Amino acid sequence: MIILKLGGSVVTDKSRPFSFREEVVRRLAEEIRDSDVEGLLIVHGGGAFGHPVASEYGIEDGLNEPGQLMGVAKTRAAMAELNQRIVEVLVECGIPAVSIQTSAVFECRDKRIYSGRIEPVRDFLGIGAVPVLYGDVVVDRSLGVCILSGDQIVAYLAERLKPEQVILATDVDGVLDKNGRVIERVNDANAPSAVEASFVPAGDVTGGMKGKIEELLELAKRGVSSVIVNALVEDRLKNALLGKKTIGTLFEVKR
Ligand code: IP8
Repeated sequence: MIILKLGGSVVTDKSRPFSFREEVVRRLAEEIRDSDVEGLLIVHGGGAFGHPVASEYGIEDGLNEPGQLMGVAKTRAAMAELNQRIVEVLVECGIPAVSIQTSAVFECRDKRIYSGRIEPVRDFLGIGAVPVLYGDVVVDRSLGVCILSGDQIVAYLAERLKPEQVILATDVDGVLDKNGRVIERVNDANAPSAVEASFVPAGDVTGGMKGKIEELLELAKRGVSSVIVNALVEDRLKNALLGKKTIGTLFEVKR
C-alpha cells in the first residue's frame, strides 16, 4: 500500500487564491491510474484554498475571538470545495476515489492529533477504494481549533497503516542543499543541515518544507520510508509510484 500526499502547491497555484490546477491534477490522476498501484490512499494539502483563508482569520493560532468562527466555517468550505474538485477529476479518470472529511475523523490537542477514528479509512482501503483526505481545520481540545496539515495526517496514518512507501508530491525537486542541489537521501546524519536549508514560504500556516522534513524524519524512525518528488514534472510521480528511481529526496529507514 502507498500513501500519496498531493501538495497544495501542486494541485493549486498558490500565487492566486482559489486557483485550481485542473490540468495538472488530471495528468497526475492519469499517472496514478497508469501506475495501477494496489492499495492507495491520497491526502492533499490546502494550497490556494485553505491557507489564505486560515491565515486571514488567524486560525492557525486557535480560536481567540468570536469573529474567527466565520474563518473556521470559510476554511472548511474552501477545503471541501478543493477536495470536491480533486475527487471529481480522479473519478473521471477511473480512480475509485472516496472523499473522507478530515474534521470528522481527527481532533487535536495543541496542534497534534489527539484522536483519530481511522476505521472508515482502513475499511474503504479494504474494499479497494482510494480514500482521499486533506489538510483541514479541526477541533483542538486546548486551542478551540487548529489547522491540521496533510503532512501530519500522512504521518499519523502511515504509522498505523504501515504502507510500503509514502510519496510526497510537491512543486520542488526534493529537499535542496544550500547550493540548490537535491539532497538524494536524508538520514540522521544530514537531517539537521537539511532542516536548516529548508524554508517556510510566506502565508503557509503549517510549516512548508521544514514541517515536511520533520514529519518524514519521525516517520523514518517508525519504520516507514518516504520520498519527496516534483509532481509538476511529467512522469516523476508515476515513476515513484512504480518504485522506479527518479529525481527526489528519499527519507531512509535505518535497518
Ligand atoms: O497544506 C493545510 O494543509 P497542508 C490545510 O497540508 C489548510 O499543510 C486548511 C490550510
